[in-house]
Formats: sequence, C-alpha cells, structure tokens
Amino acid sequence: MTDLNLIRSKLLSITEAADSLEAIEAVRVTALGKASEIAALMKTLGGMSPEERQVQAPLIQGLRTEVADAIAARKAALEGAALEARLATETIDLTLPAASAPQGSVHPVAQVMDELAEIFADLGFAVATGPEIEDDWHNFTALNIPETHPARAMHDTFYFPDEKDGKKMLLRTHTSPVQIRTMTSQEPPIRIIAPGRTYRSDSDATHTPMFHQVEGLVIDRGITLGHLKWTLETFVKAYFERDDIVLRLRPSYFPFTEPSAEVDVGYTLVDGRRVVGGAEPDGWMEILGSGMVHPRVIAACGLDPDEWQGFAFGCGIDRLAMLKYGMDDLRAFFDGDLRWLRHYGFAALDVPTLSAGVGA
Ligand code: 2U9
Repeated sequence: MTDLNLIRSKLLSITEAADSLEAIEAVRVTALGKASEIAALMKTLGGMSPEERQVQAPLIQGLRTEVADAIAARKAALEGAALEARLATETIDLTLPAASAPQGSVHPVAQVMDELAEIFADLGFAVATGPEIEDDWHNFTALNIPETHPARAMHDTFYFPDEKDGKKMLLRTHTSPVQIRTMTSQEPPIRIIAPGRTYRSDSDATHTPMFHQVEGLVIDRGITLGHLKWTLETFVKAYFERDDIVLRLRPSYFPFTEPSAEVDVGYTLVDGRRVVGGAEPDGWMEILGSGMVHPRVIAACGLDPDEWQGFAFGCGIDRLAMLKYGMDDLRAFFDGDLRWLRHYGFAALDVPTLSAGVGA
C-alpha cells in the first residue's frame, strides 16, 4: 500500500514538474511505458491468488488511471500555454500585399495579331478566318498556282492521303484560301485581313514547319496600286508606332498578283542592331509581299475582272513580332519555355501597347 502511495506521489510530482511538451512525453514513457513501475505492478497480478488480486487489481488500475489522467491534464495545460504564447507573439499584418497567384502571359504572336486587328479595323478591314486543313483548289488552283509550281511539291507541302472524291487535302501553305472563301461567299466590296497558322515542310533557324501569316485583301471598283501603297505605309507606321518610315516597292512575281511587288522597309543601325524606321535609312529589309489581285483569281471566284479589281498583301506575323519586340530566334516562339514566355509575353489585362490607333 505504502509502495503504491510512494509511486503515486513520485509520478504526480514529476508530472507537475514537466514544463514542456517534450518533458511531459518523457514523463509518460517513464510512468506508463513498458519499463515503468506501474507496468511491473500489473505483471504481479498474474501470480496472485484470486482473493489477493481482487483487492490489488483495482488499486493498481486506479493508480494507473490517476497517473494517466494527470499526465493528460498536464499535457493539455502545456498545449494551451504554448498556443497562448503563440497568439501573444504572432501577429498577422493585414496591410501586406497578398501572395500573388501564378499568371500566364499573352504570347507575342497573339499580341501582334491583336495589334493587326486593331490597326486594320481602323482602316475598315474585318478579320476573316478559315480552315487550316484545305483542299488544293482553295490553296492552289483558285490562286492561279499552276500544277507545275514547286510550292505544290510533296517536299514543300504537307498532304493528307487522297480523298475518295479525288480531292487533295493539305495543311494550308498560306492564309490566301481564306480570301478565296470570302470572295466566293460574299459580295464585294471586300476589305479583310486573314491572320492565322500556316504550314510548310521547312525547318531551320528562320523557318518552322508551322508559322503565322497575315494577309490582306481589298476588292472593289477602281482599286489601284496607289491604294495598296497608302494602305501598307499607314499599316507599317501604325504597327511600328513611328512616322519616319520609308517603304520601297520592288517589282516581283507571285502567281496570284499582277503586277507584284516586294515591300522593303528602311532600317537604321542602333548599336549595331537593325531598327525599323528612320527618314534616312542605313539599309532595307523585306517585310511584305503584295500586288494587284490577278484577274484570273478574280474570275476563278466568279467575279468579273473588268468590274472588280483589288490588291492583296501577305507577311509573316512571327517576323513582324521579332522586328518590333527584338527576339532573334524564331524557333523559341514555339518551344513553350516559360522563361521566354515570361520575358517576351504580355500581361493579359495590360493597356494596349499601341499608343493610339491609325491617324492619332
Ligand atoms: C487572294 C489574292 C491574292 C496574298 C499575297 C504575298 C503577296 C506574299 C508572303 C510574304 C511572306 C507569304 O509569309 S510569307 O512567306 N506573301 O508575298 N501574299 S500577295 O495575295 C493574295 C491572296 C489571296 C485571293
């Protein structure tokens, strides 16, 4: 009996003395663990006579319960004190900015497409789109591209297996079929731009198998090369956001335009880099192809070329983006590298980069 009282007072005093959660855990192991005095007392019950056990068992169990309750109470008190201490010292500064959520960015190609739509909307052009999988009539034949033209070759164009009805399906090599579809489904006058993905079997530092183009088309009565030149000049000035832009039209050849012209823009050297613009250019770089729509293309779309004329132009959007925003490797456009996208991407809700529309 004295034995139990001694054990009780010793265990209750070390329980009261425990002053941390680690200390109370150590007390629990000492007082109630396998090597504890209470565990040893429990073992003695097995060797007792039934009468003796009837007396001793409740005493030993009672001691065990009392000590376990005291330890639990002490542990709860220590936990409460720890929480009180944290609440007293920790503060939340509600004036701090919230942690920012991960944010995507607008790809430069998408940004430039938006800028193009904005500029040409000011000039009365609508945005037209069409399928990326085309038939060879819309992609080639209607555009006066002869059967023998190298662009039609398997090694330049991605073809699908032949259709049952003899149609050759392919990945469009330019957005020109969109203009053909517009001309065959809408009455002139037509003023559209057709931006989108195009495909050619080509791959090096300046060519990717998929790239982006924008083409423009105007069909109306009395359209001249003068309208073409003014439109391109107005567009290039608005896009590069400067007025000191000089264009040079060089005679060229495209099957779908006659006459055709390649368009160069004057550049100035700034720290060894070519920057578009400057009233007195250091040199020229090609940025566009253009021309008056070939009468055969107008006729192929069911219009009378004596009544309707037009001009058209085409250029690479990826290249337009590189010239304005300074990237030097086209392949990085399509790698999906987050560091590149963060660096060259645009904030979705930013104010437009174009300081103002055409004519402002
Ligand atoms: C129709 C009639 C005429 C679109 C045109 C070009 C000149 C041109 C290239 C520039 C670089 C494509 O991205 S690029 O490789 N394009 O030079 N494109 S005229 O002429 C058309 C289109 C549709 C019905």
